[in-house]
Amino acid sequence: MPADPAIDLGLARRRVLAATRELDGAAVREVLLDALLVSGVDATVTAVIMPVLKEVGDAWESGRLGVAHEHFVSSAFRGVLGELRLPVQGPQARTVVLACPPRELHDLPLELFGAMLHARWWRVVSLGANSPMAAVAEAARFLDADAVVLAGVRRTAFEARMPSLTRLGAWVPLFVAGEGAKALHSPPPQVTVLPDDLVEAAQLVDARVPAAGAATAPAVGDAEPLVG
Ligand code: B12
Repeated sequence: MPADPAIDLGLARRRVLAATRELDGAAVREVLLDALLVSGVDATVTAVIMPVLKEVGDAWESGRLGVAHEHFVSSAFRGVLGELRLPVQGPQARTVVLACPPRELHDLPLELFGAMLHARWWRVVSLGANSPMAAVAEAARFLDADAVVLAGVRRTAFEARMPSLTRLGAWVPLFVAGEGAKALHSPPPQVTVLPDDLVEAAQLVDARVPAAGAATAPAVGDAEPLVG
């Protein structure tokens, strides 16, 4: 009888949290790899990684866990997702540039989002935290990107960049996300604010830029690289 994925992922979440408390990278890796292989990227990110991040972030803020735990969990998650990111190639591949605006350091949810797009056959090029807007535009032009996604916690990270966002959004589909993006009073019309739900947001971006020959493309489950 197949395992109930909900029960497996609940257990996986508790095991990852316990391993984080122990700063046990091997255990985090083993549990996450199992979850990714059995349940896929969307479910693992939604039901294991995000809840653990929230829990560790809250515990760090309230002093129940140390700064070491927050740094450890960020690095461990990045490592596991990174080591399994297989190359995405072929005419159906689309390219997305991910970045946080200048002075914005909260890049981890954006990286998780990148894994979800990768599983939908996107070539993900991540510039990471604190990226100058000129560099984002340069990368998007160089790669002839199909989309750009920027994320940030602080509204000011976007507010101070309105002219750049307007220029960029005029020639490439541009998406913004995170608390800072949601708090914008009037985002430029060329810019789409993504919902908090990472799966919903990935579906939105994926649908906005269909793959070449999408009508005959295999379903996401068949097409996705083994893990993201
Ligand atoms: C971890 C963390 C950090 C890490 C970031 C690690 C990293 N590489 O991402 C480090 C140590 C670098 C950091 C630094 C700072 N941080 Co900080 N940090 C946090 C913390 C504890 C957790 C954030 C997190 O990852 N949560 C887990 C994610 C999954 O949840 P989330 O961020 O709420 O995101 C949700 C949505 O917004 C959405 N989402 C977010 N991004 C994206 C992207 C996409 C594409 C999509 C679709 C959705 C999406 O997904 C989630 C759905 O629930 C929070 C407090 C907290 N308990 O949340 C503070 C917090 C975000 N930090 C804060 C601050 C002020 C800072 C600092 C200025 C210093 C400080 N005083 O702590 C610095 C510098 C910030 C800067 N210049 O950018 C404030 C932000 C307040 C604000 N709105 O301005 C918070 C809220 C703490 C607080 N209560 O004051 N921080």
